[in-house]
Amino acid sequence: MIDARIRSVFPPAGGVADRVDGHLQLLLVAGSVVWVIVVTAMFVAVLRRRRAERTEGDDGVPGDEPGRGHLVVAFLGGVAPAVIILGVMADSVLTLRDTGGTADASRAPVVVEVDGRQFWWEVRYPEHDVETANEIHIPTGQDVRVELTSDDVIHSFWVPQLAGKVDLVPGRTNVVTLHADEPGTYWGRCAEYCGLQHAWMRFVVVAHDEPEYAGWLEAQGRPAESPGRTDDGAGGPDGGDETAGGARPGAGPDTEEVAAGREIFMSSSCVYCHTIAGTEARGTLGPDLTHLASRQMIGAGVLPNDRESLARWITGPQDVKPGNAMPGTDLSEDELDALITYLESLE
Ligand code: HEC
Ligand SMILES: [Cu+2]
Repeated sequence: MIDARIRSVFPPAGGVADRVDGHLQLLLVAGSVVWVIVVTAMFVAVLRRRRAERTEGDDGVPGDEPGRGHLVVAFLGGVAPAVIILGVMADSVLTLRDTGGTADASRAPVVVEVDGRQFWWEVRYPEHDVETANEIHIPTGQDVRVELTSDDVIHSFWVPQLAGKVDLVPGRTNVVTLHADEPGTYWGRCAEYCGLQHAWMRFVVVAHDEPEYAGWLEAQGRPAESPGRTDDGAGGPDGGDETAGGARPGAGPDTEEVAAGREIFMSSSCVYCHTIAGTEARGTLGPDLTHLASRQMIGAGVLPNDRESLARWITGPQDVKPGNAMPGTDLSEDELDALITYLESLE
C-alpha cells in the first residue's frame, strides 16, 4: 500500500515545496548552460588547434590573430561565471528567505501539534480538542502551522511533496509550514534514524477542500462513544467501571458483539495505553483510538486498517513491528473477533 512517491519530492504540491522546486529548476538550467558552454569551448579549442597545426608557417608560429583569444578567455572565465554564480546566489537567498520563515499564528489560521513517538506520530488540534495518529488532515490553499515536539529521541518530519524536513527535538518546539494547493493524500515519514522501527514511522497528510475539512474536524471532535457521557472528564480513570459495557443512554443500539468487544477492551491492558474519548480508556502511551476506524492504516503505515490486519496487529504487534511499544495480547478467537468489531465501530 505504500506509494513510491513517499520518497519523492516530485511533483511538488504547494507552498515551500513549490519554491524549492523552482530553485532546483534554476540550478538545473544554469548548470546545463554552463556545461554546454564548457563542452563547446573545449571542442572549438581542439578543432582550432588542429587547424592551426596544419596552417603553421615556416616561422613556427601558429597562424592565429593575437588578442581575440584573450577576450574569449576573459568572458568565459570571468564575466559568464560571475553572472551565473551571482544569479544563482540571488535566487538561493530569496528561496531561503521564502522557505525558512515559519507561518505565525496570523498567517496560519490552522495549527496542528505533532509529537514524535517511537515509532508513530501523535497529532493534536489544540483549538478543537481533537487527537489522532499518523494522519494529518489539512484544508487546501492555506498555510498550516505544524508545531513539532518529541518526548523521546530526535525524529524528523518530512512530507516531500509539501515541505522540507524539520527535526523534532526533545525539549524544543520546531515549526514547519504545510501548504497544499490541491486536495489529495501526501505521504510523509520520519527522516532521522530514531530506532529499530524508524523505517515504519510513516504518516499521511490528507488535504481537503474547506467544507470537507470542517466536516472531518467536527466528526473527530465527537466521542465515537456514548453521547450520554458527561463532557468534562467523565469521572476519571477509576470511576470508569460502571460505564464499561454498561448502558449508553442516547447512543444508537449496539450489536451484542460491539458491546462484548468494548467489555474486552475495557477489561484488558489496552486501557493503560490507549484513549477512547467518552470511555474510561485514558492511556497516552499509544495512539488515541477514538476514531480509529476513520484512519487508513495502523502502526504508522505498517498495515492497512482492516479486520485481518487488526487481528495480526493485536495478537502479534512484535511480529509485525518488532521493537514497538505495544505488547501482544492473548485472546480467544471469539474475543478477538468481538474486540475487532468494537474497534471497527469507532468511526
Ligand atoms: C504498553 C502499551 C500498550 C498496550 C497495553 C496496548 N497498546 Fe496498542 N499500541 C501501543 C503503541 C505504542 C502503539 C503504536 C505502535 C507503533 O505504531 O509504533 C499501539 C498501536 C495500536 C493500534 C494501532 C493504532 C494506530 O492508529 O496505528 C491498535 C489498533 C492498538 N494499539 C490496539 C490495542 C489493543 C486492542 C490493546 C489491548 C488488547 C492494546 N492496543 C494494548 C501501546 C499499547
Ligand atoms: Cu522517528
